[in-house]
Amino acid sequence: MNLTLHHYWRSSCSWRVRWALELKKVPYQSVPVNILAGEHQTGAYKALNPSGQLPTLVVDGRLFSESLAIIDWLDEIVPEPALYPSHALDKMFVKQLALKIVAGTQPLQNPSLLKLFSNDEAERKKHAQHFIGNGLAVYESLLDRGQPGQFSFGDQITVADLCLVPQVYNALRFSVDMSKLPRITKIYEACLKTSACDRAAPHMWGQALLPTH
Ligand SMILES: N[C@@H](CCC(=O)N[C@@H](CS)C(=O)NCC(=O)O)C(=O)O
Repeated sequence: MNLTLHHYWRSSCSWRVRWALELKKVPYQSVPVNILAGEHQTGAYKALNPSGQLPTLVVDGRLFSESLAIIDWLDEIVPEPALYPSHALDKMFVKQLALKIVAGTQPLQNPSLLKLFSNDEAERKKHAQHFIGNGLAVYESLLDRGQPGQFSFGDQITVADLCLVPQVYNALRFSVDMSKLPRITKIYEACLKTSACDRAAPHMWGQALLPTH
């Protein structure tokens, strides 16, 4: 099987997929697409991914987007380490957390959406802080309904962590107040200490160091 990932080093959705590929030890070719230079909006890139967003995965010539769909496929073809708990209710819980980020937070802070709110950088930052802060506050409170442990669901790295950690990275970039998010902060730190997460992280693919808080 031949895999090529079109991704951007700082894109949170790209980090999710890179991390899953690392965990599953699936080799892939990397094609960087520079969002800052607008490469994702070119006709050539949109021919790969009509949404003009990152990432896109090419599997034996077939084109796929949507990070969660890609991660779920990887989890199916390489079952270990499993990215969901085995019990169906626990699985729903983890998917709920992941979707809170994938559908309920990240799209609301995407640069293409922020531009519609305002041309002013400071205003855009305020919007991003609002939506990320709200999304993470909900995630933090949902954690109480799960299983205690070092990650979002006990001690198993799940899809929820793959979505949460890159979102926290964005939160720190936008200077979101993390003081009321102690469990999320601990999960972020614990995940960054794992080698698969680190190898997939922006600092391995771009220039900037991970932000601290
Ligand atoms: N739901 C999509 C979202 C993809 C997405 O929003 N990607 C961002 C980077 S994390 C992007 O390409 N943003 C550039 C833009 O929207 O102009 C996924 O999970 O893959």
